[in-house]
Amino acid sequence: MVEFTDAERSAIVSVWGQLHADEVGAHAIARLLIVYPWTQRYFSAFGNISSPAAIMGNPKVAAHGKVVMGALEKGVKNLNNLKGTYAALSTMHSEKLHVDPDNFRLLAHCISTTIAMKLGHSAFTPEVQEAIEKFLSAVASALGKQYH
Ligand code: HNI
Repeated sequence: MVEFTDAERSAIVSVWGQLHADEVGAHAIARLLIVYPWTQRYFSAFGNISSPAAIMGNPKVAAHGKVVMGALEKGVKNLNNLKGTYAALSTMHSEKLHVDPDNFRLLAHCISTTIAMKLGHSAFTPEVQEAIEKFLSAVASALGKQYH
């Protein structure tokens, strides 16, 4: 199980407190769909995602970003039990949504890129990046736990 140091915990909680989660979620999902276009196959119910502009302006993409960030906030509040926190979501992504778990890492990358842009050079220090990426990677791993 992933262990977080006190410094990592406080960096994760502090960064989360500085973010506008809706905005970060929407931008991160949009980036996922634009940077890794094969991920679009899971979102055929979202309507027009045929171009970067359509993706950026799609309200379902934005709404989904908010949902994902809400789920991540649960993780921020349960750093000691990410596996348990994401067990049901893992089962859902595996058995119902059939999402290839490699995609969790791609979204994690888009989220950390988006956070870096929001925080900027002086706040997104290497230490902050380390803590955020460790958290996102642990969430991605927890989301992959119910796959078999
Ligand atoms: Ni994901 C639905 C959380 C990564 C495809 N996803 C959800 C829901 C949550 C969620 C919460 C809503 C569940 C419900 O309705 O009960 N997803 C997360 C989290 C991550 C993640 C925390 C990673 C950080 N999901 C991904 C990835 C993909 C993905 C990487 C595909 C590339 N998720 C989906 C799809 C749905 C979904 C598709 C259903 C969307 C809808 O509205 O129909």
